[in-house]
Amino acid sequence: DEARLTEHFEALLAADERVEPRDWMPDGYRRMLIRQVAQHAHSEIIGMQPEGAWLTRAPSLHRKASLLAKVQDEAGHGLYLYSAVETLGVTRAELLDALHAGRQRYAATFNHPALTWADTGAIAWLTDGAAVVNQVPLCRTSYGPYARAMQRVCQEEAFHVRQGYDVLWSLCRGTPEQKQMAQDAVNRWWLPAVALMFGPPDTVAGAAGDSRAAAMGAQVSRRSIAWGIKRHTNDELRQRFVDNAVPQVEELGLTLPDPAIRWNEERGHYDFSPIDWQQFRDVLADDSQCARQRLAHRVAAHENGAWVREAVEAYSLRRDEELHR
Ligand code: FAQ
Repeated sequence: DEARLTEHFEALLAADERVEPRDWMPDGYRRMLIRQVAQHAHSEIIGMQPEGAWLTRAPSLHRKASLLAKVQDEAGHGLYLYSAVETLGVTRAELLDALHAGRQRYAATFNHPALTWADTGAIAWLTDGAAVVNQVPLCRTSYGPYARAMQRVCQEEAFHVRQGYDVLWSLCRGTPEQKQMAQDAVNRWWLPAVALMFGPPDTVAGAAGDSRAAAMGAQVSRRSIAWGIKRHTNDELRQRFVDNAVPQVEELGLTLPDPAIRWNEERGHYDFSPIDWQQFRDVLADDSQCARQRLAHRVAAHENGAWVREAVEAYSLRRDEELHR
């Protein structure tokens, strides 16, 4: 009965053991996981687009090869994550339908264009850098299939960060124009990374005066932490990301576009400007040209791939028939 099942589930969490697909789980837990892991999977595959746009214009064979591998890695992450969501009782076709119809979200970070080659460096350094900070704790998330997918994803993301940093490093040691191009890309990708990759603020102080929104965010976070899905609040992870980024940007000889960034001896962290929640909400409601293009491109790729899915299905039917003959 339900009380015994709940007790078993709570005992798994208390012992910091993983919940597996065969285990009973509360409906709310399942729904929260489906929402987060699906949004994560969608972000990985939509996130291929900004950098993917530079594949045909990479400045050298070496840069092209590494960018191609990076973008393909993101497709792979999407696949691990869709498989993880499928263990919760939703099919991949249903998930893709939900993405294409706008019923499930992806990280709004990717609704920004990659304007120059330097953007490929800034995206990989900053958004993959944010992804690593957000996702390393998810290697210990309570749901087994998600935790296991995250281990591999994090190893690959950490490599992407270095690849992006290397693109920026070279530009910073090139001509003044190249260095300016790197600075411009960092200026444009900083806020999408610091605001959007970590989700809404979860403390009233971080919410730029919008305490109701912060209270709601905090409630989602508390529930998620109680279930062992998230291990830290959005704001703790955001702080960790800023603390990592500042010394790295100094090493590049660039700056971050936030005049409030300075070391706070007392806190032992870098201060930075509070995230403007209103601006964040505007971006989430975003119906920009770029957002429409991202989705249209995804839907077209899916439709153009229909023949592959049909061929795979026909082949497996044929094999089944042959096996049972
Ligand atoms: N964009 O429920 P909360 C990657 C929505 S990995 C759009 O308080 P939470 C690698 C949220 O869904 C990127 N919507 O948010 C890569 C909810 O709406 P709903 C993804 C957002 O769960 C790099 C509403 O706002 N990473 O990209 C966003 O505390 C380069 C209220 O929010 C993950 O998914 C947003 N940014 O925080 C690939 C990691 N934020 O669903 C290619 C796992 C929030 O009720 C190239 N996910 N919303 O309609 C998480 O850790 C969390 O889900 C957060 C969101 C932190 C992303």
